[in-house]
Amino acid sequence: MNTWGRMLCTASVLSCLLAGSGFVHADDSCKRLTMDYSRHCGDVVNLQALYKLKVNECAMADVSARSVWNASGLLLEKGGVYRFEVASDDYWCDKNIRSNANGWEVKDETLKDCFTGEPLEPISVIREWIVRAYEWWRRQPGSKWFELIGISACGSGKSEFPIGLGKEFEAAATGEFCAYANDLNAFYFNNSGSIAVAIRRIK
Ligand SMILES: [Ca+2]
Repeated sequence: MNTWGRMLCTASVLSCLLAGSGFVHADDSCKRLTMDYSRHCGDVVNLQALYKLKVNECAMADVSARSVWNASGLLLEKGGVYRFEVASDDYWCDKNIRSNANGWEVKDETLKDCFTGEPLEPISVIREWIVRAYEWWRRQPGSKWFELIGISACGSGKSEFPIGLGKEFEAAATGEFCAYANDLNAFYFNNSGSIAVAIRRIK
């Protein structure tokens, strides 16, 4: 098993058990995608020029917490089924809050400082009220702060779907894969770090 596989096994017993069954898992043959962190997800003129995965082929996308779109250059094809997976110990930062791709919640008492690794001070009642009020303005209100969200087929047939640490997804339309950390549109400026997403086409 490669480094990625061992890392995922350490992070998740389930992942380890599934390793032999072709579950996602990046390996050394995974293509590392050339990300565009400034381009809008929908600004692709020629979709056919994007990279396409064959069945069982995998790719790696480095998704930046600070980028609103994270255009990957990868084409998700209509009818294709893709598995996405992120190691649970891969972190990014919402200001000073450390989070993995599953995101964070306001009353989680296990939250740690992204830069020191120290536990965060308990949140005050007033600040909790403020944070909860803003939850309705997250790009995906029903998903956690900093949960990894995927986008399929920007433009016509666009859909956004929570990925978190893992997701199987069938593309309903052909288009570029993009992704982002679930946040308020105006608050990407205080984000930092990136996480690596493994994408394997299984059908
Ligand atoms: Ca933020």
